[in-house]
Amino acid sequence: MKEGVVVKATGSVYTVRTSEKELIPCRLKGKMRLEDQKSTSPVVVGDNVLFEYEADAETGVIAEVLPRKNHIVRKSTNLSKQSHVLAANMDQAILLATINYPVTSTVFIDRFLVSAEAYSIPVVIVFNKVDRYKKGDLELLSELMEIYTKIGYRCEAISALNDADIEKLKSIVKDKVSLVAGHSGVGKSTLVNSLEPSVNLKTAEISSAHKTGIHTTTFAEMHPFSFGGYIIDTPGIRGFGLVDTGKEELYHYFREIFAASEGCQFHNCTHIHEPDCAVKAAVEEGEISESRYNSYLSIYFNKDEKYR
Ligand SMILES: Nc1nc2c(ncn2[C@@H]2O[C@H](COP(=O)(O)OP(=O)(O)OP(=O)(O)O)[C@@H](O)[C@H]2O)c(=O)[nH]1
Ligand SMILES: [Mg+2]
Ligand SMILES: [Zn+2]
Repeated sequence: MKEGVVVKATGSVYTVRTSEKELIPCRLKGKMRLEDQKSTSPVVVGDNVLFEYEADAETGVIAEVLPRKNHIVRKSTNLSKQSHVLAANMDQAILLATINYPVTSTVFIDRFLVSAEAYSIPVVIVFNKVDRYKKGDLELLSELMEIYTKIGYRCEAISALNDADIEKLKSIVKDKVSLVAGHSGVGKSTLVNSLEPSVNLKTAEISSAHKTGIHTTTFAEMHPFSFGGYIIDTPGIRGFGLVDTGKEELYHYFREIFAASEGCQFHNCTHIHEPDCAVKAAVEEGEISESRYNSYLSIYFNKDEKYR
């Protein structure tokens, strides 16, 4: 058995990179033990796997997926209970967001932060396309950067087309495995191309009618950097799934809400209707931003579907 990392997964073929940097197209062993039957994606980009070479010595069969240290789940588009894992085993995630062209909502950002917080995956929020922003967009940009910086998230505002901005991002992604996630059309593949031009990924203009992306990237793929490290480009998504925890625990993944909850009168306070709630007090005093608290409520009551 040989060990490798899945760098591309199309559903039938899994490309596995070996420690000798060989790329071996693999299939899954017929009766592979699937630990998580609820997942539609038993093997994903970033997975460490054990495989055996076929007789031709050029292709392989994946026999086992080694335990994941973390993963990010994409929200189901249907009502089934199945989860779709985007990628696994990352050192950090870059949430690529755009104030405009297309619009990224704060509840989308917060849902991603909740998912990442559950596994303690460090997140850098990168706002892209600043070269296109008008006055109102720039005002909203600085408001959001202030909110997230205050909570403790690193924020950057860039244009993927600007060399100086790309140099700054190189220092963030060097020698790490980074996942890039965000809505379709925010510039994920463009950013990867700017960081590593030889990759030459397909990109496309957003639709002029709907101001949304057109889902150009269809499979997640991990690319090596010539300067050290790897980046996982992912297809644009509408929303992120949450870990399998109860609603009662949701506020644990909103850092500043969790910190404020120390002062609540009831230890099982939901921070919605209880008296003497330190979280609600902090929102009223402006210590916790209303947009973050609204995201908490939206996700708690599962009302953020409309933001899709
Ligand atoms: N003005 C400007 N355009 C950008 C920037 N970054 C990306 N774009 C453009 O935005 C469009 C979408 O970029 P993509 O890289 O295809 O977006 P994506 O996030 O990979 O989209 P999906 O693969 O559909 O998820 C392309 O026309 C890019 O040229 C930027 O910083 N400024
Ligand atoms: Mg893309
Ligand atoms: Zn409370």
